[in-house]
Amino acid sequence: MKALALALLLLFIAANEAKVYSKCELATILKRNGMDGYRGVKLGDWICMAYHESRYNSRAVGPRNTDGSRDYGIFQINSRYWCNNNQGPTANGCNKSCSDFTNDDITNDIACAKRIVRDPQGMGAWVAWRNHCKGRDLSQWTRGCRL
Ligand SMILES: [Ca+2]
Repeated sequence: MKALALALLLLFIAANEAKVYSKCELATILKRNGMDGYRGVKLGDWICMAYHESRYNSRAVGPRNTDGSRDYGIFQINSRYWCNNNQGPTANGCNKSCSDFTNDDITNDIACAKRIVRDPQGMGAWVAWRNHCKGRDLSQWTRGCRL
C-alpha cells in the first residue's frame, strides 16, 4: 500500500514537471513544422527567441504585464492579443485558450507563432527577440544539431 502511494506520488510529480526542450529537440520540431524560413524568419531566430522568452519551457507562464495580460508557453504568447485566459479583454487572434499554450504539445503554439509573425511587426512582436536576437549572428542556436 505504501509502495502504491509512493508510485502515485511520483506519477503526480512527473505529470506536473515542466517539459523543458533541448535546443536541438526544439530545432528539429520547428524545422519539421516549416518554421525555417517561414516569412523569412530563420530557424536560429525562433530558437533564440524561445530561449530568451521561456528557456524552452513549454509550460512557462510569465508574470502579469502592465496591461494585466500574461504570456504563455514556449513562445510566451500574449493573452491580450492572441489567446484567452478568461482574465480580461482579449483579441484572441489565434482563437485558443491560453492553456493550449502551456502543455507539452507545441503544435498549436507553432501555428499561433506563425500567425503572430504574419503581422507587420513580424518577429518584433517578441521583446526578447528584439533585445537578444535581432541582427545577431544566430549560428550558435542551431550548432551541433542534426537537422
Ligand atoms: Ca500547446
